[in-house]
Amino acid sequence: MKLYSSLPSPFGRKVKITAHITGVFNRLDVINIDSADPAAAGKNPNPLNKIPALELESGQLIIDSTVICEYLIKLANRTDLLPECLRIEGLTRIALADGITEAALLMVYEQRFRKQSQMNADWLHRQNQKIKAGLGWFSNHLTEVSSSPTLDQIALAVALGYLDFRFAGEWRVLFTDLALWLTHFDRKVPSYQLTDPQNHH
Ligand SMILES: N[C@@H](CCC(=O)N[C@@H](CS)C(=O)NCC(=O)O)C(=O)O
Repeated sequence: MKLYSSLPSPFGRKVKITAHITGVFNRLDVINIDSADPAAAGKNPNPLNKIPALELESGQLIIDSTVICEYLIKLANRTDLLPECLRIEGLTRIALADGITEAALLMVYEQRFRKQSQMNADWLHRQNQKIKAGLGWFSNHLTEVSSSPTLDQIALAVALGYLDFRFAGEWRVLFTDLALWLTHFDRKVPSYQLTDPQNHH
C-alpha cells in the first residue's frame, strides 16, 4: 500500500509512528510529496491534496490520519492502541492533540503564504491561544507512556514535536510537565526519533 506523505508533515508522522508500533511499516511504500507544490495535486490520490493519504492495492483511498491509523491498527490486530472501551475518550484526546497541530499548521501557513504586510496578528494570536489552551488541558490530563503507546499519546507527541520543529520549542518554558512527558515518550518509543524531520536535514 502507498502512503503519500512528506518528511515535515506532522500528520504523516503520526501515521508512520503508528505503522512502526503496529509492525506494518515495511508494508508501506512511502511516497514523499510536497503538498504546497501545485504540481503535487496530480500525484496525490486525495482530491483535497492533503497528506497523509493511503492507497490500498485495490486502489481504495483512505484519508485523514486518524482513519489511516485506525486502518493500520485493525490490519495489525493491535486494537490496544485505541481500545474499544475507551474509544470516545481516545478519539476526543486525538482530536484535541490534532487541534493543536492544526492550529500550529495554520500559523505556519499564514507566515508562508502571506506577505508580512498581509499577515493577520489577531488570527495568529487566536491560533496561539488554542495551542496554549490545548497544552494546558493535556498538562492536566497526562497519561503514563509505555513502549506501546496509545494513538492519543502518539498524536500528542507529534503535536509537541511539531511545535519543537516550527516554533523552536517555546512551549517547553510554560509546560515543563509536558516537556518531561515528551522525554519519556522519546525514550520509550524509538520510532519518534526515526520520524523526526530534524534528523533528516
Ligand atoms: N485532518 C487531516 C489534516 C491533514 C493536513 O492538514 N495535512 C497537511 C500537512 S501536515 C496538508 O496536507 N496541508 C496542505 C493543505 O492543507 O493544502 C489529517 O489528520 O490527516
